Amino acid sequence: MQRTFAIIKPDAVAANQSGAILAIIQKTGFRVVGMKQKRLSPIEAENFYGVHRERPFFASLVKFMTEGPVVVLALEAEDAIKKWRDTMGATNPANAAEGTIRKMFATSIERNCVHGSDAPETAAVEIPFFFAASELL
Ligand code: FUP
Repeated sequence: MQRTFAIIKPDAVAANQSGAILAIIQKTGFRVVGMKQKRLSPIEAENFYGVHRERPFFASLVKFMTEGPVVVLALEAEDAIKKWRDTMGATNPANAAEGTIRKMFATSIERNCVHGSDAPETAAVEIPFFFAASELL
Protein backbone atom coordinates (compact mmCIF):
# COMPACT_ATOMS: atom_id res chain seq x y z
CA MET A 1 0.00 0.00 0.00
CA GLN A 2 1.16 3.52 -0.82
CA ARG A 3 -0.06 6.96 0.23
CA THR A 4 -0.33 10.11 -1.83
CA PHE A 5 -1.34 13.68 -1.13
CA ALA A 6 -4.17 15.40 -3.01
CA ILE A 7 -5.78 18.84 -3.05
CA ILE A 8 -9.19 19.77 -4.40
CA LYS A 9 -8.24 23.31 -5.45
CA PRO A 10 -10.19 26.57 -4.87
CA ASP A 11 -11.81 26.55 -8.34
CA ALA A 12 -13.40 23.12 -7.77
CA VAL A 13 -14.41 23.83 -4.16
CA ALA A 14 -16.06 27.12 -5.20
CA ALA A 15 -17.93 25.30 -7.98
CA ASN A 16 -19.27 22.75 -5.45
CA GLN A 17 -17.39 19.96 -7.23
CA SER A 18 -15.73 18.55 -4.07
CA GLY A 19 -18.41 15.87 -3.69
CA ALA A 20 -18.18 14.76 -7.33
CA ILE A 21 -14.37 14.59 -7.13
CA LEU A 22 -14.51 12.71 -3.83
CA ALA A 23 -16.97 10.24 -5.38
CA ILE A 24 -14.48 9.58 -8.21
CA ILE A 25 -11.69 9.15 -5.65
CA GLN A 26 -13.69 6.56 -3.72
CA LYS A 27 -15.03 4.79 -6.83
CA THR A 28 -11.48 4.52 -8.17
CA GLY A 29 -10.54 2.58 -5.04
CA PHE A 30 -8.65 5.01 -2.84
CA ARG A 31 -9.14 4.93 0.90
CA VAL A 32 -9.40 8.42 2.40
CA VAL A 33 -6.85 8.43 5.20
CA GLY A 34 -7.05 12.16 5.96
CA MET A 35 -9.36 14.95 4.82
CA LYS A 36 -10.03 18.55 5.78
CA GLN A 37 -11.24 21.78 4.24
CA LYS A 38 -9.09 24.82 4.92
CA ARG A 39 -7.95 28.06 3.36
CA LEU A 40 -4.24 28.25 2.60
CA SER A 41 -2.36 31.28 3.80
CA PRO A 42 -0.01 32.94 1.27
CA ILE A 43 2.98 31.60 3.25
CA GLU A 44 1.59 28.06 3.15
CA ALA A 45 0.94 28.24 -0.60
CA GLU A 46 4.40 29.72 -1.26
CA ASN A 47 6.09 27.01 0.77
CA PHE A 48 3.96 24.22 -0.67
CA TYR A 49 4.86 25.28 -4.22
CA GLY A 50 8.40 26.31 -3.26
CA VAL A 51 9.97 24.33 -6.14
CA HIS A 52 8.18 26.69 -8.54
CA ARG A 53 9.33 29.90 -6.77
CA GLU A 54 11.40 31.10 -9.75
CA ARG A 55 8.78 30.28 -12.39
CA PRO A 56 6.88 33.13 -14.11
CA PHE A 57 3.50 31.72 -12.99
CA PHE A 58 4.42 31.50 -9.28
CA ALA A 59 2.73 34.68 -8.00
CA SER A 60 -0.44 33.95 -9.95
CA LEU A 61 -0.45 30.34 -8.71
CA VAL A 62 -0.16 31.48 -5.08
CA LYS A 63 -2.96 34.01 -5.59
CA PHE A 64 -5.19 31.30 -7.07
CA MET A 65 -4.42 28.72 -4.37
CA THR A 66 -5.33 31.23 -1.62
CA GLU A 67 -8.47 32.69 -3.20
CA GLY A 68 -10.82 30.36 -1.32
CA PRO A 69 -10.97 27.09 0.62
CA VAL A 70 -9.34 23.88 -0.58
CA VAL A 71 -9.84 20.27 0.51
CA VAL A 72 -6.61 18.52 1.44
CA LEU A 73 -6.54 14.73 1.32
CA ALA A 74 -4.24 11.85 2.15
CA LEU A 75 -5.18 8.89 -0.05
CA GLU A 76 -4.15 5.25 0.19
CA ALA A 77 -4.15 2.58 -2.51
CA GLU A 78 -1.83 0.19 -4.23
CA ASP A 79 0.49 2.34 -6.39
CA ALA A 80 -1.46 5.39 -5.13
CA ILE A 81 0.85 8.08 -6.57
CA LYS A 82 0.61 6.91 -10.18
CA LYS A 83 -3.01 5.87 -9.78
CA TRP A 84 -3.99 9.36 -8.57
CA ARG A 85 -1.99 11.14 -11.29
CA ASP A 86 -3.68 8.93 -13.90
CA THR A 87 -7.07 9.75 -12.36
CA MET A 88 -6.31 13.52 -12.40
CA GLY A 89 -5.08 13.69 -16.00
CA ALA A 90 -2.49 16.00 -17.54
CA THR A 91 -1.58 19.31 -15.82
CA ASN A 92 -3.02 21.25 -18.76
CA PRO A 93 -6.66 20.20 -19.21
CA ALA A 94 -6.25 20.78 -22.95
CA ASN A 95 -4.00 17.70 -22.92
CA ALA A 96 -5.97 15.67 -20.37
CA ALA A 97 -7.41 12.34 -21.44
CA GLU A 98 -11.16 11.73 -21.67
CA GLY A 99 -12.61 10.62 -18.34
CA THR A 100 -9.93 12.26 -16.17
CA ILE A 101 -10.85 14.75 -13.45
CA ARG A 102 -8.98 17.61 -15.10
CA LYS A 103 -10.68 16.89 -18.45
CA MET A 104 -14.05 17.03 -16.68
CA PHE A 105 -13.57 19.97 -14.30
CA ALA A 106 -10.42 22.02 -15.03
CA THR A 107 -10.63 25.26 -16.98
CA SER A 108 -6.94 26.13 -17.54
CA ILE A 109 -3.38 24.97 -16.74
CA GLU A 110 -3.52 27.14 -13.60
CA ARG A 111 -7.12 26.52 -12.55
CA ASN A 112 -6.73 22.78 -12.91
CA CYS A 113 -8.96 21.69 -9.99
CA VAL A 114 -6.72 19.07 -8.32
CA HIS A 115 -3.18 18.43 -7.13
CA GLY A 116 -1.34 15.15 -6.67
CA SER A 117 2.12 14.24 -5.40
CA ASP A 118 4.48 13.38 -8.26
CA ALA A 119 6.79 10.94 -6.42
CA PRO A 120 7.12 9.03 -3.12
CA GLU A 121 9.61 11.62 -1.81
CA THR A 122 7.12 14.40 -2.60
CA ALA A 123 4.23 12.58 -0.91
CA ALA A 124 6.44 12.05 2.14
CA VAL A 125 6.85 15.84 2.45
CA GLU A 126 3.36 16.92 1.34
CA ILE A 127 1.30 14.68 3.65
CA PRO A 128 2.96 15.91 6.90
CA PHE A 129 2.87 19.48 5.53
CA PHE A 130 -0.90 19.38 6.12
CA PHE A 131 -1.60 16.46 8.47
CA ALA A 132 -0.43 15.53 11.95
CA ALA A 133 0.15 11.79 12.37
CA SER A 134 -2.94 11.66 14.62
CA GLU A 135 -5.10 12.96 11.73
CA LEU A 136 -4.18 10.04 9.43
CA LEU A 137 -6.72 7.31 10.19
P1 FUP B 1 1.26 18.96 -11.55
O1 FUP B 1 2.28 18.07 -10.93
O2 FUP B 1 0.41 18.28 -12.59
O3 FUP B 1 0.40 19.69 -10.53
O4 FUP B 1 2.04 20.11 -12.35
P2 FUP B 1 3.33 20.99 -11.99
O5 FUP B 1 4.00 20.51 -10.74
O6 FUP B 1 4.13 21.09 -13.23
O7 FUP B 1 2.70 22.42 -11.70
C1 FUP B 1 2.14 22.74 -10.46
C2 FUP B 1 1.05 23.73 -10.67
O8 FUP B 1 1.56 24.93 -11.23
C3 FUP B 1 -0.02 23.27 -11.65
F1 FUP B 1 -0.94 22.49 -11.07
C4 FUP B 1 -0.57 24.58 -12.14
C5 FUP B 1 0.59 25.52 -12.07
N1 FUP B 1 1.18 25.81 -13.39
C6 FUP B 1 0.79 26.96 -14.03
O9 FUP B 1 -0.04 27.71 -13.51
N2 FUP B 1 1.34 27.25 -15.24
C7 FUP B 1 2.25 26.43 -15.84
O10 FUP B 1 2.72 26.74 -16.93
C8 FUP B 1 2.63 25.25 -15.18
C9 FUP B 1 2.08 24.96 -13.96
